[in-house]
This record gives sequence, C-alpha cells and structure tokens, in this order.
Amino acid sequence: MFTKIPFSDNMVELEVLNNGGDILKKVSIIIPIYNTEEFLDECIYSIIKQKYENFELLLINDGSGLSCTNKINELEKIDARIKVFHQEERKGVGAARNIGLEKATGDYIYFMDSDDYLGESTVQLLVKNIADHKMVTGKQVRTTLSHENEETAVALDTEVDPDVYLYQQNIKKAFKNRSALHRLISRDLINERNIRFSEDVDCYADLSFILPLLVESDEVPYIKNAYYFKRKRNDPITNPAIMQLDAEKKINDFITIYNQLKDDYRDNSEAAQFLDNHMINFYRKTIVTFLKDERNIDVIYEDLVSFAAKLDQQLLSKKSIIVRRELNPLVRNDRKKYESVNRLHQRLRKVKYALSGRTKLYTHLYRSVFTKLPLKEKTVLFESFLGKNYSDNPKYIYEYMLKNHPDYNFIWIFKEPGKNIPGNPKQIKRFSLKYYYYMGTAKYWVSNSRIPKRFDKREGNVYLQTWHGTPLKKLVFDMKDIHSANPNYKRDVYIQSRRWDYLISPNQYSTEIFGSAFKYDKTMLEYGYPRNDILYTGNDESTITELKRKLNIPVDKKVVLYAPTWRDNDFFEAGKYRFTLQLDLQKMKDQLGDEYVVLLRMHYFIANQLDISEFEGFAFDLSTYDDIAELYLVSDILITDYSSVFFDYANLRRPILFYTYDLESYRDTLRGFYIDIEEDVPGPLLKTTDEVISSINNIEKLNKTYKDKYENFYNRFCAWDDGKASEKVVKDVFEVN
Ligand code: C2G
Repeated sequence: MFTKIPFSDNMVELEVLNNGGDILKKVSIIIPIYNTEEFLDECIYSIIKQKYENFELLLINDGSGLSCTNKINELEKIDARIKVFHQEERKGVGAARNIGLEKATGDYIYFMDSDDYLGESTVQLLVKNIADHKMVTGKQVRTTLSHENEETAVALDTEVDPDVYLYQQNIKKAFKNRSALHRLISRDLINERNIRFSEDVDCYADLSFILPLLVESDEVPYIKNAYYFKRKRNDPITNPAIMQLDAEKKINDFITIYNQLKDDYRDNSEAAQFLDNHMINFYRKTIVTFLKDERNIDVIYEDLVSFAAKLDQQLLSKKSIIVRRELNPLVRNDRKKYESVNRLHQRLRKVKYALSGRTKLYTHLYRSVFTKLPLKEKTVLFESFLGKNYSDNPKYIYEYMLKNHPDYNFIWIFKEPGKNIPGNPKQIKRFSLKYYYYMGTAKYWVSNSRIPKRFDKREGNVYLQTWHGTPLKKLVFDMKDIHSANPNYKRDVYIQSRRWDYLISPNQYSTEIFGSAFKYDKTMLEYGYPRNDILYTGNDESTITELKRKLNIPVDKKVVLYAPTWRDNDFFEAGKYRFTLQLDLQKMKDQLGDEYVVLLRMHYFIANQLDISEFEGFAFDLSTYDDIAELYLVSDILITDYSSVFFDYANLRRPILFYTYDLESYRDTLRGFYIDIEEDVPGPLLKTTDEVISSINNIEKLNKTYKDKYENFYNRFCAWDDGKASEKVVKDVFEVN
C-alpha cells in the first residue's frame, strides 16, 4: 500500500527555501469561524507557533455572535499575518471557505476548523514534501479538551526526524477521508479549475471540493508526523459542530451534493465510482439508522429515489445482497417494495442486535415486549446511587410513602439485593431480566442519579429525578467541554434528562443551576431535600442516642464527622479513587479523645480501606454506612472540604470546619465550582491537624465569629428545608398522576 521513499531523494530542502532568499512558498491557511471562541486561542496560537513562517492566516467570521467576534478581533492584533473577514450573517462552512479562496494570496491553500489545532512542524513538513505534487496530506489525531492521544503525536512531532518519510499512497486512500481539512493544495490548480465549495449545503460541502482534486491528482504524499489535532466536540446540544446536526438535514444535504456532483462528473468514471461508494456507505450508516422509524420514509423517499436513479448499476450489482435488496426498489421507484424490504431488514437488524449479547437482548425485550405490557399504575421503582445503597432522597420518599400510601407496590433496585429495609419491599438486582421487566412496566421511577440511555421512556411513565446534592462542582452543560471517558457524555445526559418529569430542587440556587446544567425546563419541585427531613424530624436527644447505639459509638461523647470528597487525580482506575488520610488521628486522640470521638466517612468513590485499628474506640470508619443523613444527626461538628455535604449539614446549624489542606493543588478544580469556597462557606478553611484541633477546642468562639456568615449561608441554601419535603414531593408526584 505504501512505498517509502527516504526524505532526501525527492524533496527540496527547507534550508534552500529559507537561506537562499529565493522561492519561499507562501501558505494561505483558511479558517471559517462560527461561535467557537473557547477554542480559538489554542487553534490560532498553534498556527502562530508554526516552525514554517511564511503563511497568511485568513479568519472568516461566519456570522458569529458578539463574544466570538470580539475574540477574533482581539486575535487579529497578535500577528501581522492574520487577516480577518467578517460576514454579517452565517452562510455555512462552504461559503466561508470560498471567501477565503477569493482572498488568498499564497502558493498553497490549507483549511482548518476553528476548534482544532496543529503540531508545530505540521506546515513545515507539508511544504517540505509537496514538491511538484498537487496536494500533500498528513495525519489527523482525534483529541478532546484533555488532549488525550496528543502526547504520543506531539512527542514525535517535536523531534522532527530529518529522514521523515514520504509515503506515496494509492489515490483511493488519499480520498477515503472526504474532508478538505489538513491538505496542502496548490492554489494554481484550484484557480485553474475554479474548484470551490458548494454553497447549497451546510454538511458535506467538502465533497464538491475534494472530488476535482481526486480527479486531478496522480499521487498524494502522506506525511506521517505532520499532525492535525481534530477535536471531538462534546457539546452537540449547545454548540453543535457541523456534523452533529440532525439526521434529516444531513441526509438531505448529502443527497443534494451527490446528485449535483454526479451530474457534473457524469463522464468521469473514477469520480462516479468515488461518489457512488460514498453514497452507498452513507446510505448504510446514516439513512438506514434514520429509517429505523419507518414513518421517516415519507420524509426522504423522493430524495432516495433521486440518488438511486444516478447510481451506477454495475457498481451496485457488486454490493451486498442486503444493500441491493434495499436499493433496487428505489432504482425502480417501487415504494411498496422498498417499504416492505426496509421493514424486514430493520427487524432483522433488531434481532441481530438482540442476539449480540445479554444486555442487548434484555434491551430488545424492554423495548419490544415489556414496555408494551400494561402499565402497573401503582408500582414505584426506587434507586439510589445506581443501586449502590438504601439512602438519600429516594429512601426518604419511600419511607414517607410506606407510611402514608401503603397501597402502592414498592420495588428497590440494588447491585446487591437482600438489604434489611423497612416495609420489606421487593428487591431486584440491577440489570437483571426482572430489572428490565419492572423498568418497562412500572409507572413510577424514582432515582437520584442517571438511568441508562437505553431505557426509552414509555407512554404513561412518570420519572421523578431527585438528584443527589446541591451542586457545588460544575455540572454537564455548565462545564466548558467534557473530556470524560465517554465522549458523548453531554449528549447522553441531554437525552436522559429529557425523560425527567420532575426534578427536586433543594434551594433557589440549585433551581437556577439545574436549569442551565441539565437544560431542564419541566417541573421543578422546590421543596428542599427529602433526605434532609430527618435533620428536622429526628433532631432530638432520644433519636440521636438511639442512632449512636445503632452505630455502636459512645453515647456520652461529642462527635466529629469527617466527610471529605474524592480527588480526581488520585485513583487506582476509572471510578475507583484512593484517599490518603491527612488528619493526624493520634494527635487528635491525644488532645480530644476525652471529650470527642471521630467518625470517618469517605466518599462512595473511594475504593481503599482506611486502616484505623490503632484508634479503636476513638475513630470509627463509617464509609460504607448507607445513609450519611444519620451521621449528620449524631455529629456535633462536621469537617469536610469541597464536598456538597455541608449544604445539607448546615440545616442543623451546627459548626462546619473546612479541612482544605490541598486548596492550592485543588485550585484549578475549584475554578469548576459554582461558589467561591474561600468566600462563601460558613466556617474556617484549615490547613493542618493542629488548626483543626484548635478550632474544635475553641468551637464556641468560632460559632460567634461565623454567626452572620452562617446565617446568610443557611438562608441561601437551607431556607426551603422544613422536614416536610418528602410529603410535599409525594403530594405533587403521586397524588395527581
Ligand atoms: N457523600 C457521602 N460521603 C462523603 C461525601 C459525599 O455520603 N464523604 C454523599 C453526600 O450525599 C453528597 C453526595 O455524596 O451530597 C455528593 O458528594 P460530593 O462530595 O459533593 O461529590 P460528587 O458526587 O462529585 O458531588 O450535585 C451534587 C454534587 O455535585 C455531586
């Protein structure tokens, strides 16, 4: 496939280009911009830093909003090689690139997207290697905000090895990728042939540009370490990158551009073959998916017939039987036949999907059987922290209903069923077949976290999402760009949160945040948190004493609860985090042991076991205890850090100490917080165990010092909590449906 030619045989050395003062080929780098201000710095600076200096950078502002336009004007000032062209209203990528082609003055043209960026040798390597070819290309590396995949690439790039190889690749490979990006192209060729981007479509305009290049090119050098970093955009809802527009638009655009080009290149068999192969691939990938819902045939049938009529029959006859059976009726414009074949094939695909694994089989049963069974009007499914334990808002809503609405049928979902729960409800194992059955037939779902995307909502289902805390760390759409393991994180959360019929908000602050973070616009239940009811109804001596006995902790001592959050940079593996206890328990025992005991409560992400055996009788590890609300009740003082636990504990109006020993290293994480930890919290930020001990020993004095701040904090975050949140939520959700 590749023939490697050592660099020196075939290339004009850059030194000649530089020192001789003679031919210094100029590159016109063209970048359309539409509201991508958060990515522009990285993109533009990666060009300014290029080792190859003879370029002009044409920024085409394609009708962006004010903040992006201002950003572009700001960037224009950083380098004389940058030229900006503002378009009042948006015309699409193709038109913007065509403007760049009109304005370009370089010997070569090079297109980039404004949310991508380059390795510093990229342009140099492309110019070095194009020689007398019409085009040269390099390697695209898919990356995200966290630049994963980039390390290796940049490492290679920075030590640009002198004997970089020139691969002459077969022409098909050079054009497997339909994109105009990351190709250094002779401007003479573009002008001689007047090669432009179609302006009739938003998507796939590249095809109209790439095809003539294919036809005109004999071989296309591929430079393996000329890197173009293609950012995988993770925000398909707020700021969709072009390719994340909806299916119907994409299909319409693709067929439009295909039909146009088939006519333009009717006499060129190579172009026709290229187009037909891309059209058939697009049909199998995008159109077939769109027609899972056969009502969509109405929407695009004419388009389908129009492209099928242009397909080369010879080429089609070599395609798979499945493709031929679907496309032949379109060639004949036999709609009935096409509909029946599509219906059959969609069914076959579903069966194939169902037989490809247990989860997919259960999902198929959920969608095709269970959700078709009669809805169980009085069945309520509860789940807390993805089945981890019996706790949090779902627990308190359940216990209220058990007492006041015993006529309902309650079911709890657990990873490990068999827990000892009041009312002895049915317990099912998460992701078992029963789980799919009850998810499909229960009218009510009550969860404090996300239910997997595959559980499409059925008619009549009522989904109460309680979430699991006043948001402290920026959530979903309020996060700049997600570099989570799952690149579709934002899209998935968007799909899942569309299913929520009710969302509980613990305070006005959360109401506002949930609106933006989840793009939630249905019913918000603004009653405070059910999980905090117990902090009002159970805040009495006898209940507290009883709880201490249940927890096996001394009833005659005061209690300090230490409940830190997790650190995302200290982990064994994804989802399993490590916590290194910084508190000096020996010192605390020596100085506080007569009066206090300490409860240690790690976050549920923490996987390591604390070893506190030498502090028996003084320190108690309650990390696996189901319900932290009960630990709040028995504790006279809370020590935490950046965990949302203090929003809840503040309902008790008891002292809170913030043991933020790693504040500096946590600072950039703090930037992702909604409140200013150093300003807004109702207690001191402490760095050492000595400070913690001294604060505890002077707790009365501290209470006075923080009295006003605490009052403000309480009014801002706890005002709605009155011990009746469960009751109010149940009235709204269960007594009306
Ligand atoms: N939690 C707990 N024990 C801890 C810390 C937290 O039981 N030591 C529980 C509390 O109910 C807390 C919830 O987990 O409200 C969330 O904990 P955070 O430390 O805030 O961590 P995280 O899960 O990242 O927060 O919107 C809520 C938060 O933003 C989610």
